[in-house]
Amino acid sequence: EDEAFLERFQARIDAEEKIEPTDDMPEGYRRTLIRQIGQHAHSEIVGMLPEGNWITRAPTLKRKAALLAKVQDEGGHGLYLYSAAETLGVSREQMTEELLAGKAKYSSIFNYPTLTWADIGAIGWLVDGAAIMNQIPLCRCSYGPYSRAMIRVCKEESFHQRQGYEIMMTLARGSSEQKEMAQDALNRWWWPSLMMFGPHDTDSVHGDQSMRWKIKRFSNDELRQRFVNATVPQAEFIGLEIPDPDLKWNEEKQGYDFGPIDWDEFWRVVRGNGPMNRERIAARRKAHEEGAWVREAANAHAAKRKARAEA
Ligand code: FAQ
Repeated sequence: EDEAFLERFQARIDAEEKIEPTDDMPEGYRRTLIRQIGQHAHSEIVGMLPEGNWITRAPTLKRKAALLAKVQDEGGHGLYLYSAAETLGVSREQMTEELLAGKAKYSSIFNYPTLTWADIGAIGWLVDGAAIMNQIPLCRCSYGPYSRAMIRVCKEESFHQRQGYEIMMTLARGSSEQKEMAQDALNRWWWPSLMMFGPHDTDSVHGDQSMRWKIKRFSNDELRQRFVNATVPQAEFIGLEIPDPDLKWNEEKQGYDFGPIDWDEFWRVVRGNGPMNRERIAARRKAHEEGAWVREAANAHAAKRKARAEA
């Protein structure tokens, strides 16, 4: 790739032009997008598992209907995102294979267990809350198909966040056992939610280049700070306590200071040794094997239609 081409490409980015699938693009730009969109798609699909665990045990019919819809939305987001990644020349089969082989990354957050019903509230509130904070700027990502997919995804995530917060609010205003359950879920999900934003900027290998290409619009630490600032008052409002003794309003920066993140835990989980990594991949493999007949039937049906159309 010659300098002149890279400069022309950067000028398009700087002019806020969208890059479309048939446009020329630097190989690094394509690879970065395949990596990020692929990981994002896998996160949505694996992200169905922790909450799916509670569909049969939702406390009321209404809660069950909302949770079912939310988990289906996540499946839809995954498919959208696989399609967006396919526009860059990678196949869905290839991405699926990498996930099932344990080679592809997906968000660290989905490797934690959902122990009580309150975890469903905490996931909606915190995990979808963090996802929105990260994904609203992706609606302005320089790559057209990804940015367009993010618009609908963000609308749905915003409903997810509200239903989660409402579960937490209901529990926090319930019996003392229910309030304790909500607090316990917050205690377990708080730090992993902060880790969703990725390593500190100083350790973010892709951050600077992705910002120059306007794939990312804000750094990992900037978005993490925004999330903390938005979420602390929400916890206070429902009378729950953020599990961080160092959390303190900083008047000067107009934001909260917060305690150190356990990066050893983060990397352990990212590298496959979190509490639920093995179970998650095993569940995806089982679902893939059990769905083989559907793929075969769909292919057979498509082949028959094609033969009929040609006859
Ligand atoms: N987990 O250089 P950076 C959802 C990896 S929301 C695992 O900073 P980058 C919705 C990173 O891949 C969750 N790995 O990387 C939902 C890289 O490794 P690599 C999904 C992580 O890309 C809600 C290395 O560390 N959202 O699913 C994590 O510039 C509820 C160095 O990091 C997205 O994927 C992590 N937390 O910034 C579903 C959003 N963080 O590839 C169900 C799109 C970092 O070199 C229920 N992605 N790594 O091997 C992004 O915005 C970015 O990719 C970041 C990371 C911000 C995640």
